[in-house]
Amino acid sequence: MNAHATTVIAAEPYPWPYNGKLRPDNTALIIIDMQTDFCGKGGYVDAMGYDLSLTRAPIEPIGNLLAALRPRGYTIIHTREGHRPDLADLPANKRWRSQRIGAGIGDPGPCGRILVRGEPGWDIIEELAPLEGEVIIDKPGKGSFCATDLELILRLKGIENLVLTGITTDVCVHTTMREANDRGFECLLLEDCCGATDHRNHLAALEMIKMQGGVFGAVASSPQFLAGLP
Ligand code: C5J
Repeated sequence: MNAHATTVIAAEPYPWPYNGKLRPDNTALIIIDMQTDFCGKGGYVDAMGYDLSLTRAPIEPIGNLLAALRPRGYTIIHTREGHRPDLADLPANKRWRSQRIGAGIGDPGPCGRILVRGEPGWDIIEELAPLEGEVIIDKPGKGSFCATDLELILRLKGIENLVLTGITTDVCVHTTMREANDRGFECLLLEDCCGATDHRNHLAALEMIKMQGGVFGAVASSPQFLAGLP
């Protein structure tokens, strides 16, 4: 590839990335929290009573994205939200709030202890299982940078651009995008590859990215992204 060639994706509110430098060696796909606890029967989101079709909607588009990006050599990163079995990394207020709505983090459920590392519900769903060599980030919080080695890994790999997917749009995906943006990463969120427990929040989260000229980056669909790939 010509090192000086520019490539951009048709995105809103600007063609992404801002500098036209989109290459497999400087761009990572990050797939956030596609775990049974967030989109599977008997998991955390199901226990809270939300409509699972909303958090399952991105499964197929993310699968298509993986099929296109893996052979092209893009860095693939998966995250999992979860806590140590002894719950030493679970803030008391996070536990209390989850118990209030009948889905206590750390409590037993149909998929094992809710959001606890090593339990069946905490694992990434089979359809999007990581391949050998792909990075997996275990995070105790909503953002993928808080209390993890994600930033170190991205810097060592020379990653400048992040393509964000996963669930939920308004919580873990948005928090991660904001954290990444503040660290100077150029971010693109793929709208059909994300989902929220309330569709209005999904739509609002997309709007928040696009305001102020793209305050956190840009938004595109996965077909737009795939059509623009070098
Ligand atoms: C939430 C997440 N919603 N992965 N986690 O608690 O967005």
